[in-house]
Formats: sequence, C-alpha cells, structure tokens
Amino acid sequence: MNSLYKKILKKIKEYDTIVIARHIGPDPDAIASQVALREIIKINFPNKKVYAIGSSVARFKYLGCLDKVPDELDNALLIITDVPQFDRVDGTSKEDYAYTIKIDHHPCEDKVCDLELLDETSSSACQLILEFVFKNHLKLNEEIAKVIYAGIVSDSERFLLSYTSSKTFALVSKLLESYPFAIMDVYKNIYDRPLSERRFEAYIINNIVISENGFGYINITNDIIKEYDVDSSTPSNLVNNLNFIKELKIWAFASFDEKLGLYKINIRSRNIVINDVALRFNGGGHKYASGARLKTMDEVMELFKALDERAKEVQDEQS
Ligand SMILES: [Mn+2]
Repeated sequence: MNSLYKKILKKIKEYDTIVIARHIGPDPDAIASQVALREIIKINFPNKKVYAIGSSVARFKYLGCLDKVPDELDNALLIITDVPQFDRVDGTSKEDYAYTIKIDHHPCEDKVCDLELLDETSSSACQLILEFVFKNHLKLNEEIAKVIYAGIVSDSERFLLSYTSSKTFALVSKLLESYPFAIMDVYKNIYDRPLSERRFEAYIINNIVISENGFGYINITNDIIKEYDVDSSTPSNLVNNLNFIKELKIWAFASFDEKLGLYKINIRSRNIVINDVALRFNGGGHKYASGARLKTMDEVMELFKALDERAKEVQDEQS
C-alpha cells in the first residue's frame, strides 16, 4: 500500500497538466476529495496546471470552486476520486488522457485505471487523500485541512458509520494537531438546514411504510417535493437520517428524476449487506449504502420486494 501512495506521487510529478474528476450527483466527500487534491498539487508543485472538474453544486460551494475542462489535454493525467467506474464520472472521458489514476473507497471488481488506490476499509475518499499527503510528507494548509475534514466528517456521518476506524481517528488527530482550525465552522457549513427541509424530513418519517420484516420504503413524488419547497436532491441527502430507528433494518427512498426520466432509489441498511441486491437492479454502491436508477415503477416495486426479502432472511436467521 505504501508504495502505491509513492507511485501516485511519482505520476503526479511526471505530468504538467492534471485533471481531477469525481462522480455525478456529487456529495461533500466527492467534491472535497477532488478540490483538496487540486490544492495539494498546486501548493506542492506550483508550476503544474491542475483542474478539478464536474458540474458545481451551490450547496457545496464552501468546499471550493470547480474548473472547466481545459481545451488542451495533450499528455494530461486524469485522477478520479470517490468514483468506481467511468460511467459515473462527471464531465470527462478516459480516452482523452495519457494516464489515469483512481483513488476510491467504493467496492469495484474491474480495474478501470492504469493505477488504482482502492481501499474499501477507508471511511471516505478524503481519508485516502489525507493518507496520501502524510505518507508523502506533502505540504498542506489550514484551508485544505478544513476541506479534507469536511469530506471525512460528512462521509462517515460524524464518525458514526462502520468504516470509521482507529486509522480514521489517527489521521484526523494528526490533521487537527498540524493545522488547528475551528471545527464549528466546518459543521455549520455541512449541517445548517432550512426549516423547510426539516419539515420535509418529518413528512418522510410520518409516511414511510414499514413491513413486518423491518423494510421501510417511501415513494417521494415531485408534488411533495414542490409542496415542501425543497430541492430534488433533498431525499438523497436525508436518507442517512433514518438510521437508528429501531423498527427499520433496511430502508429505501424512491424519487423521480425528471431530467433523466428515471426513478432514483436510495437504499440504506443497518449492517445488512444490500449492494448485491442493488447490483441485480442495475445499481450498486457500498455494502450498507447503495442506490439504483430504474425506468418504471414496476421495477421499483420489484427492487423493494427484493429488499424486503433480504430483511426477512436476516430476521429468520436471527430467530
Ligand atoms: Mn465517498
């Protein structure tokens, strides 16, 4: 593993133009990992041209601005962070680059880049970026430290999720020791929410249907999204909040993405593997946090049935 971090640095040194991309529909870890890596390369190698690309999200502006893909991509290096496959990369394609590197923590069977740092035990892509910095003794500053911290805190749900490890704490401890910043500034950016969103969350809690097997599901229509005056991406941002409800073992939100003309399903569980079920429905993700995009409501109901079945299997095993 150590040599892998060194190899990535060696490749970064070799290229003058570096583009950093992440997944479509980004979360804070996706943007934070690409923005932090861009800034790290910039302050350690001021002569390099580095771009963090992909569509920007107003809500995550505090993590830093994004760039346009440069016109000149002759002999450029592409680094993808927080994304397992190229079909989910936002804003560029593999063919345009001389060399490709992946830094990710999502499970993935296929090798998609020339060089890959894939660690499924990492809490976040930002944790891997932080390891990369420390292992190579690279310079950092307080601004970048905050961005990395935001990514780790957000993806681990404030160190709540199971991938939080002694390594996560050791790295974060070293980060805070080296670059002491006010952590409340970071939390304010991530966690301050408008009242409309909390009311929308209450709607979900009040209306989620829970089966006798402990599977909860809700179809969130665009009329409801309009009524509560929230963003269409809000359901995805709230899905983790249903953790620690005793009666819920697996839960899923369905909402309709009008731009794509597809149902978007967010699935979560408490320690029950679900990504294999999602995979069967053309989706994927982490063991306990997955998703899928489906064409019809019938397919959505099929997926819900399979998830309910998974909850039942676990319940039967335990009784
Ligand atoms: Mn992530």
